[in-house]
Amino acid sequence: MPLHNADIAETFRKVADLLEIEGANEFRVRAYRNAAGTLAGLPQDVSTLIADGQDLSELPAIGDDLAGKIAELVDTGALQALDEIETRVPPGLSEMIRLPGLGPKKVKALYDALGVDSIEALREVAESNKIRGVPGFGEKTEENIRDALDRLEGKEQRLRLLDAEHVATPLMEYIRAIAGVKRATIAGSFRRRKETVGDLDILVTAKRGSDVTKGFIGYGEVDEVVSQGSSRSTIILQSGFSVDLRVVPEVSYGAAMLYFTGSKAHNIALRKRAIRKGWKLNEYGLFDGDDRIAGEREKEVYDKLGLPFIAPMLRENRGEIAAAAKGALPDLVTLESMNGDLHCHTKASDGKFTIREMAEAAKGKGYDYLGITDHSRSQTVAGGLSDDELAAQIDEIDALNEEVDGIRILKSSEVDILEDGSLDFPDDLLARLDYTVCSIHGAFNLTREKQTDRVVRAMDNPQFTILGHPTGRLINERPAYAIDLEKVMQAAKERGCFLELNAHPSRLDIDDTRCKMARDMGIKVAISTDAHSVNGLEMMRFGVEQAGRGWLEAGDVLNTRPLDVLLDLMKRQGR
Ligand code: DGT
Ligand code: CA
Ligand code: CA
Ligand code: ZN
Repeated sequence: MPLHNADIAETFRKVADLLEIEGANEFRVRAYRNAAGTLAGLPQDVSTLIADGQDLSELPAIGDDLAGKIAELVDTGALQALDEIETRVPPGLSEMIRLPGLGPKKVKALYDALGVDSIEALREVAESNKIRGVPGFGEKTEENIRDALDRLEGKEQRLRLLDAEHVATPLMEYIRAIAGVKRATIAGSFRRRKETVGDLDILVTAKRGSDVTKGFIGYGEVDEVVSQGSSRSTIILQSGFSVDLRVVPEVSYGAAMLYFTGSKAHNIALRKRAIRKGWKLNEYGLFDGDDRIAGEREKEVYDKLGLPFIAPMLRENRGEIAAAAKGALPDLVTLESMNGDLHCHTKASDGKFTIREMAEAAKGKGYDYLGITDHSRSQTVAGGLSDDELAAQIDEIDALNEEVDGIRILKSSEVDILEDGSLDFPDDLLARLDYTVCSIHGAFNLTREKQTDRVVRAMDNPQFTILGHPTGRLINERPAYAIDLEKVMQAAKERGCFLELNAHPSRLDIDDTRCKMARDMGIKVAISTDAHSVNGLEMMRFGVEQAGRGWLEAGDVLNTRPLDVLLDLMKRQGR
């Protein structure tokens, strides 16, 4: 069974969970978690890297041991280390630990006291009120567990966009090679570049008489064929991810693309517009009576409806149709317009490369500047720099800028916003930096009011430039902390601060709707990769796409600016 990065990351998380429940050394637990994080952020599928002969131990947070384990998983589909732990700790405990409110200690206590070894078993004891009798648990905890279980039930598993790409790339290669296939494109949320994807919707056109369906259901990763027909089939892959395939006539290709790209809300709004003109719009075309007046290309359909082409990223019925009708669609920011990256880590903290290596890579991407933002002193687990180390790094960068041509290395730091809203380095040291990225890395559980206050207080410090990953969410892993972003944005605007759109596919923080909010409020957004390796710089495209979903133009983005303009924009009074 072919494994993608998401599967391997999931296996590592499971090992970490079980080790933690067992009470293993915390560094070992963290090693697996960090490796899972690295895999989650790799632009290429790890099986491809191995096939290309790449040394996996060069990746951040992956040493020889874990590189070997990844190879073992890719080769054999299994991991001996996991099998061994599972002889000691029931595998179901790993799912339990993911339930909000249930940490490793509580899970262990429930297992020891009641033998609860799975989500199902947990549901049973929760419903028969047995949990409240276990020492350390009460009625309130029991109720919270029941609520968490209810929420779990309604939850569908969606893949992060990057993981969906890892599934889609080899599949599309396979489909394009099926005899008779002419055109093949992915529509749906994948084409709209949504942060997570529920299933893949693939459209193909084919030569008359070719059996595309037979080829499609013969794909090596298929677990189940849900339905098959000459024009429509659905399969479920071994990873549990499902794929819809539709074979459409050439004359309907554009209309089908439009329909299956969605969103549903956008489709409905377009169809209403067609009806107002006395026409009918469906997946086969735009019809005036029985006459197909458009259908082969998307653009024709929009054209007939009196609209310019609307980029798939904007098709969410958030005002794009009205804007299009007025000729007021945003001219979306592009990867080519990005002039630099303002958030990355080096060997000095938890990155894998030197400042020079990161800078050379950024230069290779055509950037004019790269900001170095290693962690600050409180982040001991992430190799945070001490005051002296930051001072030394500042000198090092000054010296490097003398040597390295063609790119300016900016002096910065990812400074922790401490619980009381103060910044994690003294002001006089921060004043020596070109700018700062200030982030929350702990005390996630404050009330919404306190969390908001904390950030606003931090912004009061003139050394504050950009708010890093503003909500702290990790897609599919950790919800955002409670915070009033509108208030935060207002404060940022008043003080001349900026918000980050962290481009990492696990973060995409701030998200598309918040980007639009920032644009509407006139606050510039920094799209930054938070790269921990040279590879990590590749994630910029995900940030740019989400920015596009949030209607951002190049002018709304801080780091599209040339260096001198950027430095000028980031200058705050009192700095
Ligand atoms: P997903 O898969 O949950 O990430 O999101 P989508 O947008 O890919 O949704 P999906 O796969 O259910 O359907 C693909 C597209 O098909 C959807 O974006 C719009 C279109 N579509 C599906 N159901 C309907 C419907 O009932 N009415 C209309 N107008 N369009 C629909
Ligand atoms: Ca879909
Ligand atoms: Ca679908
Ligand atoms: Zn961070």
